Amino acid sequence: AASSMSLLRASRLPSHGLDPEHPLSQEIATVCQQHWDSWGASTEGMELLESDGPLEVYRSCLEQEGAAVDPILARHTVTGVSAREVAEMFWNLQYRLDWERTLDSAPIVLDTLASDTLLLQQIYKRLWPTAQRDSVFWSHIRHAEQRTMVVNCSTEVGAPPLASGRQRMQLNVSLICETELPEGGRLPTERSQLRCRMQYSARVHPGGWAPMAVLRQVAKREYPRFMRRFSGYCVDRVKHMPLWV
Ligand code: 18C
Repeated sequence: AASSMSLLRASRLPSHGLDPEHPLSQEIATVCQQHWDSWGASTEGMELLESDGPLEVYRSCLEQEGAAVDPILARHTVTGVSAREVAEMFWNLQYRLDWERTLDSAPIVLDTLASDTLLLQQIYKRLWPTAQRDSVFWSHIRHAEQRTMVVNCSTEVGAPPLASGRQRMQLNVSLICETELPEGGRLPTERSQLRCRMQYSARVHPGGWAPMAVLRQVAKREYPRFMRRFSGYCVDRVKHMPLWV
């Protein structure tokens, strides 16, 4: 019991860099803790959308006020990158358009809340026959021990008004990455000795009318595609970069 207690304590998040008086401070702390604690979450009862070696993508069908918000949980393990590197490429806008295919234009930084927290607006490609979507969310990265996590979560704090003809979707997304070190926990000297385990979770509310069957079909195709494309991009991008563990 003593050892499981210390494990539990070790998994508490270090405090983040945001001013505790900021209106988003509590929300960010709470949402991030929930995601952090979801590492290793069970997929029991979920539908397996795709399974390809280490890649697994699950979905559960969930409706809220007639809209599909189907939670997604995906896992993947890739060789040659660390948790920090993968999370950084998910969080840092410098890489976004290299792997993200759903955007119509580059993300807009509405505010820099802290060195590890941005307030962003993204405008998405239009999915016929529905209205174009945007989203406004804080995006936060943090690291503790072998693990690095990014959380993207919609907020109304600091959100600009909706442009006409557009609808605002609500998202709550996380990517948690863990570095697997070689036997004995030695620090690796070569990329081939390093693996990164990823857990991606997404819950997206369409925020307005969208035919459920179309959303489910697009989701089934696009989430596995995102997992492959993004992880492949990371492995490729770091090939000639020094290791960052
Ligand atoms: O997590 C991902 N990306 C992050 C950085 O951008 C961020 C964004 C998450 C938004 C995910 C939802 C995107 C929906 C876009 C709708 C139009 C897309 C058409 C594209 C066709 C190429 O956290 C990686 C996200 C990977 C997303 C895969 C696409 C999933 C489609 C989901 C359908 C349900 C969304 C409801 C939106 C209603 C649209 C009519």
